[in-house]
Amino acid sequence: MMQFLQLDMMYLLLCCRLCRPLVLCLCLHPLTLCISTELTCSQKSERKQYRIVGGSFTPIESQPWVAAIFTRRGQFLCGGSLIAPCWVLTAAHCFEGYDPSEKEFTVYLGKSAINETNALKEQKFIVQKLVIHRQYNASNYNYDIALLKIKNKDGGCAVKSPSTRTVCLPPKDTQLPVGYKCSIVGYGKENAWGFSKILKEGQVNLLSQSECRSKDYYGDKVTGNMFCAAKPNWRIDACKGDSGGPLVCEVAGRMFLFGVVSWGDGCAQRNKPGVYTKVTNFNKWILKTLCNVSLV
Ligand SMILES: *[C@@H]1O[C@H](CO)[C@@H](O)[C@H](O)[C@H]1NC(C)=O
Ligand SMILES: *[C@@H]1O[C@H](CO)[C@@H](O)[C@H](O)[C@H]1NC(C)=O
Ligand SMILES: CC(=O)N[C@H]1CO[C@H](CO)[C@@H](O)[C@@H]1O
Repeated sequence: MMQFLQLDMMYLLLCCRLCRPLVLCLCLHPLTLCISTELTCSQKSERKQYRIVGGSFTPIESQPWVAAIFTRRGQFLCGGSLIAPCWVLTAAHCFEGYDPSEKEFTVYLGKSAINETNALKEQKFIVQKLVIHRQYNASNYNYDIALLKIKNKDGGCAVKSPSTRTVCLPPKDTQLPVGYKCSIVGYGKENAWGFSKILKEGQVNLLSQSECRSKDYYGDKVTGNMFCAAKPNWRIDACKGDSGGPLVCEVAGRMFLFGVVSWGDGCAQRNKPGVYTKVTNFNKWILKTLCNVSLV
């Protein structure tokens, strides 16, 4: 595990050159190193849980990087993850049918339920910039990744609190072993009939690319920018409404964002695992976007 936690020197150097002022942060990820001023990524708070079918209700304090994205008309659109104080990572497919230049969205951090407001815990933002990956393909969900730059009404970004914190990004090309247990979090559907409305968390295991690309599963619909995860009994899965939300894995006591909920065939169906955007393929894209620079 030590190797996993080593800084990715190339990115660190680029980041130091490009992002100013350089502010040190305890997070081991270089992106956060240069961008974060006050958030300490991925430190977990208490872990109370309330078990229900297909996952557990979870307080926002145990997944404080979870963001809830709403349309201007107040409809819940997608989940997301806070990766730096001003930036939420989510899925590109969330914005299909919207004009990206309009940025007509509201983002909440610290929200435990999408139908309730808790002024003490929540932080509310508008979207200053919406960056959808240029290669996003709506017909096969390849490159299903987008970044939102958020600001509050005073022009500020997220402030660290027990209910709001950044998640760490894993160093590029990091691979966890097949079967590794990770968590998915979202406000999405619990079943075919309704949204959960309350934040839920479930555990899934990482599948190998070859298993997921087998004929019984998804074949070549799964590209190199995707990976699959599922519960061996197929009981827990991400579902409609969880889109854009995080798949996080704990490594050496820290939570790392490995996946963005992207697509799946139905929910919790046998041999149809959830498919996630592989965040480790996009370190450079994230860096470019956050630092607003072009790198070769
Ligand atoms: C929010 O939704 C949950 C789950 O459907 C429900 O239990 C709760 O009462 C709702 N809260 C409000 C304020 O409507
Ligand atoms: C998008 O995906 C479809 C289906 O796999 C493929 O046929 C098409 O060539 C892709 N488009 C681009 C621009 O890559
Ligand atoms: C490379 C890149 O993303 N450049 C952007 C930096 O920000 C300006 C202003 O918002 C954009 O016009 C550039 O495209």
